[in-house]
Amino acid sequence: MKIVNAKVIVTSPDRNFVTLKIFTDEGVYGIGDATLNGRELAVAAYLQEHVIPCLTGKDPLQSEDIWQFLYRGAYWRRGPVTMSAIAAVDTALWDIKAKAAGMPLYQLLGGKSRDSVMVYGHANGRDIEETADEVAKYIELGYRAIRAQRGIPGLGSTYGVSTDKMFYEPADAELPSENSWSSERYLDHVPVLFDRLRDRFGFEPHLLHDVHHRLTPIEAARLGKSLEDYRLYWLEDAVTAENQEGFRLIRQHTVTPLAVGEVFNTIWDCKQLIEEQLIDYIRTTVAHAGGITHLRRIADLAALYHVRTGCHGATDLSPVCMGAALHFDLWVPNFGVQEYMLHSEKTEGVFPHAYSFDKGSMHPGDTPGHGVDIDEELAAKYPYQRAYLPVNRLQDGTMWNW
Ligand code: CS2
Ligand code: MG
Repeated sequence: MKIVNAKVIVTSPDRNFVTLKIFTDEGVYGIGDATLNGRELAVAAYLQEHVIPCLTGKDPLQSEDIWQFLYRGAYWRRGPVTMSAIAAVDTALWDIKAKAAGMPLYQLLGGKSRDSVMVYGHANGRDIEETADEVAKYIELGYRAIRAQRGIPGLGSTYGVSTDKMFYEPADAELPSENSWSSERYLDHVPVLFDRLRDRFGFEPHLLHDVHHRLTPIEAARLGKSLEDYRLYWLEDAVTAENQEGFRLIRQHTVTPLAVGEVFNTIWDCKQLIEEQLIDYIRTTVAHAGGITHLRRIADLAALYHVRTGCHGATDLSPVCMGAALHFDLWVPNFGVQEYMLHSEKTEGVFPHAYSFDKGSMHPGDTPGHGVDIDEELAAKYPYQRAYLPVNRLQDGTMWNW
């Protein structure tokens, strides 16, 4: 089998997505998600100008050799743009391989390790009661794991609190909008939220929270400590994780489980965090961490240190990533939980898929490949619209982490 052509499809059904489609001389094609929220065209150009010319003529079944060619051959290794491009190629090649074998992708990884995968949804509200009511809705829908985010009094906006409850799309403007932040206010209000949630719902539901990179290590240690009585499933992105050893300080002070990694793109970004058991869940994804081929390596390293997977699954990862992730989740022995943020109806129309949701769990389906396709005709109806993630400033105007 030979790769004869590949194309990049940029479409924007309610939000921007970049999809790579690889064609073979045997009529089998595969698709991969290349979406990098706010930098979509950088990945599209990387694929169009620097990757696709090298693919023609290669054997699509040699996914490992192609991965090594694209990683080592780039010379300038790692980074979100390069690794999202490699991820899209890798996902498309695994899709082709599984279709050629006539099997759902999870079978090629080693078969299922569980019947379905637990997912978590995003409950959020302007205040405690509204957030609690949203948590109740997710429990009603059958979710056993729910992330809870609340608005912080005195702040105009807070990460994770959306106007449209079921959909949260942070890339909200043609140029970056400005948010304002106060860690002091935030630290006062979050423990009160989880006190209320445990009081109303007990300890059955898994509750998660995303700090979204906004604290210093000692502040994160304080928050983790103050949440211990509420037994969170995880506290996510407590601090920005370029400085992996910063997590030693957090770990010294609290037993609240820690999750990091949605912005990571290679094993090197999390090697120390995993080997020193500074985290409990690794959040790397199929779409940003080099595809199935590299994500398996990260998961296998994590398994040696009791770290479980908790793949990122926001709306800015397309259904192609979600589908491939669910196959990975069904197989991976050290699975924790999969994030599942609903896509809009328009998006679901552009990306027909075999995966399904039932009572708080998901299954990728058993169609050969990863089970997700792209309706090119429909995709063409939604042209790209530049959209940036916000930026975030402290109350005194200092640029901070969004
Ligand atoms: C968030 C993401 O889902 C999460 O855990 O951190 O929604 C993140 O804000 C977006 O993916 C950024 O594009
Ligand atoms: Mg997050």
